[in-house]
Amino acid sequence: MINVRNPADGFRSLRARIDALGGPGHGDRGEDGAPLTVGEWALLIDDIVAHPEANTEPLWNVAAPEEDDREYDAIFVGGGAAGRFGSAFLKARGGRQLTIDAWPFLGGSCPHQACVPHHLFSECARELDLARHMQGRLWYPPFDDKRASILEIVELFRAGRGYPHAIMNWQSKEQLDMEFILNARATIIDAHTVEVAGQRFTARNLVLCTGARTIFPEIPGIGLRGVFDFASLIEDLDYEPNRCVIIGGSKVALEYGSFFQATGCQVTILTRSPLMRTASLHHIDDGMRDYVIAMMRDRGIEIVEGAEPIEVLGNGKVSGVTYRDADGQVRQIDTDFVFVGTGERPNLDLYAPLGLDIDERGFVVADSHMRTSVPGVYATGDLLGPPMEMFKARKTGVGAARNIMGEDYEFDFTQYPDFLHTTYEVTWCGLSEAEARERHPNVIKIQMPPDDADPETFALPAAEGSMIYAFTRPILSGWLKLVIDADSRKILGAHHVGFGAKDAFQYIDYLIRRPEGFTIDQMAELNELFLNPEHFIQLSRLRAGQASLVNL
Ligand code: KPC
Repeated sequence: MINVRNPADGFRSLRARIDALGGPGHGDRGEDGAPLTVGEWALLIDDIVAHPEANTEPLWNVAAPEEDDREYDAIFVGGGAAGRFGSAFLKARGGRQLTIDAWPFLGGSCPHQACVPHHLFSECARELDLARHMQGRLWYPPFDDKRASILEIVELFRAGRGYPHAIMNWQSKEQLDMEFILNARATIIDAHTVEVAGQRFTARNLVLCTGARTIFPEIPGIGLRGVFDFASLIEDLDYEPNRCVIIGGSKVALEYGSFFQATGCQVTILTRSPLMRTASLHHIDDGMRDYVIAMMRDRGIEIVEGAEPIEVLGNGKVSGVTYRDADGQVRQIDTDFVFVGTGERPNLDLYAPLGLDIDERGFVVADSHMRTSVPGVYATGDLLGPPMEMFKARKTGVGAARNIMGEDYEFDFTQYPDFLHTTYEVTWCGLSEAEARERHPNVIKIQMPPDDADPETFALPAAEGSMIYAFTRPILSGWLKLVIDADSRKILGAHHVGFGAKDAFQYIDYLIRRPEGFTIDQMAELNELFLNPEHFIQLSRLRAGQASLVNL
């Protein structure tokens, strides 16, 4: 065991080990007797991640009995977003928690394989898209497809992820005062007992926070070298892909497909359901979808809807994919890189001793208090099924903690703002126009470009991030829609494709879902920070004078 809690106990040798790992430029070193710095954590975590076989000792941060001899209120199994936020909140409420994770860091898949690399890749996609579009104009040099390497960008992330990991450990220990055991697998004994690193811990409650993983389609060849998902892409990519076939039509498929295409690697997406029409995405506006898909195709992505993958071909390594198209024809694409974006499911083997109720899709059944069918056991995040989003992971973790600490806290995560990336940022909340028309007799919209405009010449919306597109090829500058009930004047939905509007949507979603709603008149009273990416404030103001609202 490596005791990272008590600087007096074994810390000198830990520091010596870290010193031996790090050359210059790895951040501040702590004084003897002081807690690990972020730079020191990064060195330690990177070493363990790079050499797991040689680093099997758990990282132990557990209060000694003389420090705290209380019973644990909860053991959080998994220290990702749900486990970390739940633990921090429970601790803040005066409770005692223990958080266990198999990885040597807290924060889970987000900083290791999921959200953080996804955002790095999406930013690269956006930069590359502009560079390619503008090549040979202004200061942009000719664009050489070969210069954008997927492998180099993945390696950039892999080399840098130690710092986000380190911040999670440092913040959780030094600022949030959490107790944790990392780099160790938990074994569930019963609803109050967990074994870790050969030691048993008991608690009033268990909070299950172990997330989900990609379900690979069961087709021949799916295990070949050259087949990846978002996690194995980070861990295992060791060559430069030249051609990409994506199996599946999830958000991940759109996001990673757009990134690969932007690097210059030709992408084909094979999807059963039409893109952005999958059950896990709700309130997708038809106009927004049409623009997103048209812009992906404009960038050269091939999208095959109604496709049924048959086999991944190859002899040791991927060489192609066969699929049945919507007309029943078997087709083949030669490729050296297959990426699976078919969705995720939890692995529940760990919880077999508990006898939890599981639904027909394979997710844990829990009520709005995050209580499972087993008293004292709570489930969170991706274990509960879609949406597999950060807000839900963190808030279900916190929700479990609140209930454990005596509150009566319910969380309904069925309505929420949503987003995805292509080379654009795509954001939406509330109702689509079609949904609004089903529920309200008198719906109007504010839309840019309007339906009757020629989008190739209509240079709105435009704001930071899309100005160069607006002045070089207007259709590339984005798309927006605000859906309004003309009778009550309440805003029912907002939809945006562009850059920089994601933050606003968190607040718009909150405002329009209040019982009193949020009207076009109230929107018109806000003070815009012009050029505001979503344009909604000034566009609402142009119409708010009307007694009977009409489209803009
Ligand atoms: C960018 C970043 O916040 C690091 S990953 C977040 C993990 S956690 O705070 O546990 O949700």
